[in-house]
Amino acid sequence: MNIAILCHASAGGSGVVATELALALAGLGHSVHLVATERPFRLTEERLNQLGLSSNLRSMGQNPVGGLGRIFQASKQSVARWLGLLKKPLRAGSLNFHQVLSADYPLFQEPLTPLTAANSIAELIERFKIDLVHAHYAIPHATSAILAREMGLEIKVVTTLHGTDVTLVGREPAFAKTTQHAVRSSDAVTAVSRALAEEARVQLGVEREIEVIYNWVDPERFQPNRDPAYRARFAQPEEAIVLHVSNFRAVKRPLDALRVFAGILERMPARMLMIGDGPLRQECIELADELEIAGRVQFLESTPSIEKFMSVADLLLVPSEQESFGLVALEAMASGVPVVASRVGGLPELIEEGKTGFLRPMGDIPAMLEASLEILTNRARRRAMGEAARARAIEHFRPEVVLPRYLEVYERTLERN
Ligand code: GMT
Repeated sequence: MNIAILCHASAGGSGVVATELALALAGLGHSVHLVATERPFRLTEERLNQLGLSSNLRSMGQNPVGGLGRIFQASKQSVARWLGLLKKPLRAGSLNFHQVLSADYPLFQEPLTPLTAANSIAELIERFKIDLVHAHYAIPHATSAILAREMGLEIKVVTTLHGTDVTLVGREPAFAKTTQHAVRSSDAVTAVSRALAEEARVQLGVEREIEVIYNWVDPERFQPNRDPAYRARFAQPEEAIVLHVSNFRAVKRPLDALRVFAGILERMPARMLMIGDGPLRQECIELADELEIAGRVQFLESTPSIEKFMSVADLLLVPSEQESFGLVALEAMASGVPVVASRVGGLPELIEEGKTGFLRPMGDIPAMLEASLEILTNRARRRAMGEAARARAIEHFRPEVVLPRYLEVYERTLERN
């Protein structure tokens, strides 16, 4: 297949899913064109090395002007990594990156990226004989892909709903009609959890089939690191390591994570890593001061190599107000880390209560604190929950389980007239 994947480049689960999908599809022998305003956050030299793919990424720079560059040509050897997924004989695939540029014309005060993205997609379709465009996020990406299709081009549009594209509509009526149209007019629609699929039907008032395809995780990349010397870089042996990773938007409730951690500190020695950038970061730094825990909390910038921190953590806190799936929780689970999270959105489809983590009402800090202490104060329990978390991630959410679901959707959609 010749597939174009349109996604957000910034740090966030949807861009991660789109990037990993693009890598895997190219590894499986497809010709993949990744389209975004910048090179997606997790598409790094390091990731390509992990997959055994040599690339010309470095020479492309961060923003290849004009936007066309081949990232790699997958060899038969690299394809072998995904061999479990292959039904057809091996052939080499490729991954290309195309940067969508915004129109820089004085008349327009806004960047008009949805229109330039539609234009880029239309050009790609003609140039590379694209069969299918996979838009990650209904707005603006599905809208851009549908506009390209409206130009009379023979493509199918598959849209994956990731969360805020649907939940935002409840709060932001300005997007309602556009999102509804994007979902109705896509040739196929997927959502990353049952909860999100249901919410899409209710919020958008659409009846159509929405296939649930969960996020996935590479368990070779995300795994526990039991080396005491490595752990010692982060904490003393008797200190627990608590992690919060997010984009520090209000929906993530990072202040709750800090408050839970302050409670943990009253009971045991611990350190917290707050990883990510976003609007509430400064407020979090101020709250850590106010709670007099600043010396125990380290704020780190968002990093594409998050596995390095997850591999030594004892607990991940996900106190989100809304979480359609919770990719960060899955990555922690694969790393052998139990999760304490809000009982919202798709998180109950991922976390098994009392087995791989705990789910508590959103905003209930005492309940989250009690659940955290139950994990951290009992070494054997923490270890058992971490092992169960990793086992669950591998059994249900490894690439070999999830990726074929996307391939099935593509094949079915292409067969349909
Ligand atoms: O969580 C974010 O703020 C980032 C957001 C995104 O759009 O990149 O993540 C959403 O998509 C992820 C991948 O499907 C999901 O795992 C996240 O749960 C979802 N975030 C929310 O629903 C808030």
